[in-house]
Amino acid sequence: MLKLYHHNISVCAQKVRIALDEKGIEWTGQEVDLMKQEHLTPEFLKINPKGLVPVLVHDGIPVRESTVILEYIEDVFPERPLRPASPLGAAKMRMWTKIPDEGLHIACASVTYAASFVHQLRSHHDRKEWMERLAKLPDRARADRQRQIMEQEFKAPFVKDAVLLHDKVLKEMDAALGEQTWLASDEFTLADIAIIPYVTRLDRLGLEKMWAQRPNVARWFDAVQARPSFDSAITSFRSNAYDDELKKQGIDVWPKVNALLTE
Ligand SMILES: N[C@@H](CCC(=O)N[C@@H](CS)C(=O)NCC(=O)O)C(=O)O
Repeated sequence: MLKLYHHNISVCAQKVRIALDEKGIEWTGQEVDLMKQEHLTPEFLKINPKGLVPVLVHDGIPVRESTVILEYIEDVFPERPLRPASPLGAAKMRMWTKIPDEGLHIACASVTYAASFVHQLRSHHDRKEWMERLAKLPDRARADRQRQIMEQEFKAPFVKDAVLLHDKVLKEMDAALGEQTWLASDEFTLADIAIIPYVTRLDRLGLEKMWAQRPNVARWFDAVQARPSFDSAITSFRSNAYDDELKKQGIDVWPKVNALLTE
């Protein structure tokens, strides 16, 4: 039996849900409410001491880390393959799945916090409550980044680097997609799955202009959204929409991001 501990808008959980859907695998889900800090309860910390989703529990054994989970699913359920069969194809695929783990994931969290979460958290918690939340995070570097963003928003020094890293990845994507249909080959693979949630997040934050001059990325993202897995793994889980919240508060993120890209 497969049980996925996940969260509706977690980018890492989205990756795993896409892979499960693309392969037609049955799973049961347990949503972990990050806003209510359900990921920091003693019960959940036994499942993942890092206090992070997703975790895929297979026959009672937890598998953690989304990139590891993706390959685990592929190894256990090889039907409808999402990993190229050739060693070189698999290596190309892994060059993409490594990108989130090597910085894009943290960068995505920084941009999301600066653009949206600061406003949402501020409207629900005063500073003292926010500091209490941060004090509970097991990852102190993550807590410190969140504190700096809370105080400086887009002016926190590492937020500019986070925006530039997204830009670099989009540039590399555009080049790769000029050579082939999908990121690692002409087949849809785990490479695409690893990157989809990050481009989707930019789109939700109103930052689609980041690929306005990158037609291959635009073509890829249209094709991604036309796949049934996008609906079942991403759209159907949307209950708190970033864009609605940003629009409600009259916040336009693009000018701030564009300033960092061009200054
Ligand atoms: N490297 C981990 C990262 C997991 C991660 O950062 N998960 C986020 C949601 S996308 C989380 O659980 N955040 C909880 C928090 O911010 O305290 C993976 O790929 O699974």
